[in-house]
Amino acid sequence: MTAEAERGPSRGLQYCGEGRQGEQVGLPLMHTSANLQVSGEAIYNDDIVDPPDTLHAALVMSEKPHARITVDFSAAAAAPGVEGCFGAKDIPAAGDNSIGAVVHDEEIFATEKVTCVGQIIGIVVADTKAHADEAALLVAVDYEELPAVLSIEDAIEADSFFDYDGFTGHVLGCGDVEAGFEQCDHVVEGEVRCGGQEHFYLEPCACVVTPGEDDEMTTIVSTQCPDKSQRLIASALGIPCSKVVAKSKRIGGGFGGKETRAAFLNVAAAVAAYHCRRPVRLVLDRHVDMAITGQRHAFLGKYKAGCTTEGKILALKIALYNNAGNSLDLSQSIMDRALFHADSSYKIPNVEVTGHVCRTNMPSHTAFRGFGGPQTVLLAEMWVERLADTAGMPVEQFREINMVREGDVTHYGMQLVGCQARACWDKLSGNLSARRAEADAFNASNRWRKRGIALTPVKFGISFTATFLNQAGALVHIYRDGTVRVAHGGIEMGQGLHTKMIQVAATVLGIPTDAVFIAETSTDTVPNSSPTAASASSDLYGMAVLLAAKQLEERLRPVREKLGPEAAFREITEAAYFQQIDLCAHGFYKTPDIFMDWDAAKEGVPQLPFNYFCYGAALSEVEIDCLTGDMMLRRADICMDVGESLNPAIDVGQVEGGFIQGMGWLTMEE
Ligand code: QUE
Repeated sequence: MTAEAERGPSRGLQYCGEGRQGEQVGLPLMHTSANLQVSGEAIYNDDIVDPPDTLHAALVMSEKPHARITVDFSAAAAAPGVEGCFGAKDIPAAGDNSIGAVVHDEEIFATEKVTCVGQIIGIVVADTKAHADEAALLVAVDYEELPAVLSIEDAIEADSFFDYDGFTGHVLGCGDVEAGFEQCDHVVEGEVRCGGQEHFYLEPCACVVTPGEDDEMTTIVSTQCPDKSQRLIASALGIPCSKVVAKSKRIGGGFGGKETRAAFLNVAAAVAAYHCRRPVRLVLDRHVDMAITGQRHAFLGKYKAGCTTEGKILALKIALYNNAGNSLDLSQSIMDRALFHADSSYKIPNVEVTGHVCRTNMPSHTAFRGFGGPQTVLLAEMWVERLADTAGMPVEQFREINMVREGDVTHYGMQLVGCQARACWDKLSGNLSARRAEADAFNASNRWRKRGIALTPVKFGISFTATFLNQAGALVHIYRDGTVRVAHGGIEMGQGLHTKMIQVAATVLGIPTDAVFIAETSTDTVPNSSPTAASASSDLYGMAVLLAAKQLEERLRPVREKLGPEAAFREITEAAYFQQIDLCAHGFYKTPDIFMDWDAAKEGVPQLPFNYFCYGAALSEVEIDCLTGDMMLRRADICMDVGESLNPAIDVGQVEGGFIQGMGWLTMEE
């Protein structure tokens, strides 16, 4: 029987909690736009019917990783259908060609130099997309090539790191590593590399920018952070944020890839719209999106780790490097999260981890699900495996000996409260030895097909580590007919955020979920929103919606009490309207107590960067064909503690999706 036939169709079983009696929150409610999405009726940016007079845009992009350039738009400008070609010279006098996610170290349109392939040099707009695409190819760019730094190794060799404002890299640590190594019976040293990963969201980056009267600009944009589009368009054009609106109904996946990079495209389109006084649509073709919008960071880790003969880890020293590409973007925050996760799920008394952000001539790499965490967790599991081998111990036993427990303190001084690491592990470890014996027997009787089993833990800190980002707003309207419209600052990208927010509002107001609607996310309903990222949005926006809905519930309570328990919600809201009660409320939440100060951390002062941790474990069994390299995941068992789930059906899907996406990173990407 072939492996395929033996395998049969893939199957899954999901177990999750049942929620609380009588509450909408905690129920496995179906994703509210699931039916629209599977039937193709859900509206994405590229489905929006063009406003009248819409122009279509194509980007002019660098074809060299590092070069001095001169640009001549004249042939493109004369091409059929072309309405305009724009570059750095077209940034309005009050505006600014410099741009960036955190520091403005990029240009909207390259001026004298390009520093990566795909860097935006200009934008061409025409009556059709085909005309724009054809004309963009006619823009004459002359390159005088310069040496390019592409890999992390190149960057180390060339001493090419991001050091801004005198900054020389973040460090975290505890104890005394050198003294720790002296007490070790076994020490291993080595390097681990991992490559990048393309986000491959279902919907490529897309935006439509529509100018209004007197400098008003409205953009519909496929982004995880409309706030960034709003602020960067305002800065580029030299107009106030109050005249720029950025919005999105939903996006077709983001995975971090639309957290910052979407805004750069959006700004280029906005410059064209500003000059043409007509709507401009920019929708990237897949190959362009893949080439220019950045990926997961490749990492290199140089480690030294040691343990006792009993297998107790005593010391760990790591130098981490990531390939940031040609601008800083979020690479420092990604390195920070990597530093925080260098301990994986283990208690290590003496630690020193340093992070170096490499400047290379690659498109700027950016956020990607896990945000530096997976890269160092991979590194950790590699040195853990080597150390266990050296100590002559099964790796699972080694992992168990060293796994964090309730009350343990991390290498940055944060105490673990409600630690579920061992609970998740114990759920899966029971039949490991029987399963391994089966795999060993299979391997003994098969020469070219081999099976392997691994049980690995995960611990992930929840919060933006840039503490100020942990804030969220929501706006709840109740209409006279007893229906509720919620706006909050988070983006729906298929992850089910809106569904969960509907459940929160319905629970607080004591109404069915179908009485609550979330239309879109927009900077004109909730301002200054952080990106929808960092595994924090359900918590942050959930609290903001809760706080807004609670105010309304309190205002309605006297009316409800007067009308009695039989009164329908619409009777209550109608009565409240005639009593001139305000049926609109704003909620605002910030995560309490957390803080992170890198200078203090360097001195060993305890930090509290995360609100809490999520814990989990996975037991995976794989089979490889040693001749062809064909690989099959035979079975994976995952246990994930997500706290009190707002919606277990959605959360279990997130867990499965995260696992599969991580598997793609480690088995099929670069
Ligand atoms: C996950 C994270 C962070 C994140 C995005 C993630 C994070 C963080 C930032 C960040 C920092 C500064 C910014 C910004 C985002 O993004 O910890 O826009 O200006 O600090 O997906 O953990």
